[in-house]
Amino acid sequence: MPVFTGIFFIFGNTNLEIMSQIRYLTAGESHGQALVLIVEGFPANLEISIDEINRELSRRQGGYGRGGRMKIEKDTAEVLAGIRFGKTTGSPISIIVRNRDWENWGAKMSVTPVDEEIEKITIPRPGHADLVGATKYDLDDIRNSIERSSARETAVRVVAGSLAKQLLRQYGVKISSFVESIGGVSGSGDLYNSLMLKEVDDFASLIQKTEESELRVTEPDLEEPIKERIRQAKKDGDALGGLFAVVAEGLVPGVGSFVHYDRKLDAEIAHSMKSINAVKAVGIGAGFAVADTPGSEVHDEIILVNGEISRKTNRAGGIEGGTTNGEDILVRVAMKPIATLMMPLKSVDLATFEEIEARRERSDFTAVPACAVIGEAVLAWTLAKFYLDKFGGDSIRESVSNFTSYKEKITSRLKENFRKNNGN
Ligand code: EPS
Repeated sequence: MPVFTGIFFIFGNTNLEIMSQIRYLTAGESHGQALVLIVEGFPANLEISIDEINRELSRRQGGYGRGGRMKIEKDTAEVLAGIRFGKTTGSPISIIVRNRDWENWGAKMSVTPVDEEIEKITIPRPGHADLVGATKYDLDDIRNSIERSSARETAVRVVAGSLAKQLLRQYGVKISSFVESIGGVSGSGDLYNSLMLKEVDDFASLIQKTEESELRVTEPDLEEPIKERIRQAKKDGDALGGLFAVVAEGLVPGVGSFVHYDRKLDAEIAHSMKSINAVKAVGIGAGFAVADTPGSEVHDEIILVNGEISRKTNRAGGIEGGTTNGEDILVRVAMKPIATLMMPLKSVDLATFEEIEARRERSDFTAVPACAVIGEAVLAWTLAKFYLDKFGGDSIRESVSNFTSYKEKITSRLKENFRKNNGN
């Protein structure tokens, strides 16, 4: 039956994935010994600053409204492989971040069986991976799913993101973020809309303000009302989510593609943001607002600025047809409140199958500022992957040379092609 065989071949292989130049894996539990990162495919001879990685780790640890864990940890990157004399070698890079808290969890997280009785967790928290984890992985102790589903894993994703940021700098790309609101209280005014309208003159100084803010907001005057909202949530035994934006500047047009679903940059950005713990919605450019705005106020007019193609506005958020158009990438992300509530919701004890209050445990009251830093990291990784897929290179010199020759000819190629076609 050759016809059926052919059909099966086409439809039976929907999981085919493009082998990208770079990829990474992480391992590690929240209270295990360490978090482990393996990165593969980075070009050789790229200078890597470990101090910069550690600065990113400390940015992730910050934020008003975090719980006790961040007082225990001082996340630090330990390089095991792939970097020599401060530069990538082209070999896989392996980096670990140790969990200081592991010392308090030795028996509970022992790799080998222990004699002492370890309490099993049997009551799942609504909104966490507890119940689905126990169901899916056939567990008799929710601890096994808590450990890996914890946002602690994002520490090594920030390490991967820092490597990616250092690579992207070679192509002139810079990534930043700001928190728009927490628990519905605004902290950065109308900045996101102003960016879409290209009305922001000095974005760099606004971003500098986020580095000085415990909430990563751009309006210092708006900090206190948010802090008050967080204190109230704490008093109520509740938790808060929020909205943050991630921005990439300095892009060339033509990165990504519309030709196939897994080459679309916006699709991959949405996937990477959604892969961050507690993220529930991602918008690119105008995002959800495109649904009730007419086309004339959604699409960005094409104009000439000093003879170069540009856009009057940037509601597309820098991506059209799954491809960069050269404008800044604007991503807006919604994080839900942390699932551990001190005033718990209803749950069921899986040991007795009786209704009971969900489990309380140490947690954050809000982690939106940290999530924004993680958002930067995953956007950096996705862009690094797409840049390397376009410009390639086994060494950074080869990659940057490919990039430069592409960039220098963007306008001249367009003019040449179309003049020729028009007979001019
Ligand atoms: C986190 C570590 C965790 C939490 C938080 C993020 O530490 P612990 O569970 O020991 O208190 O603070 O994780 C969660 C809120 C969660 O639901 O998983 C970190 O390193 O970011």
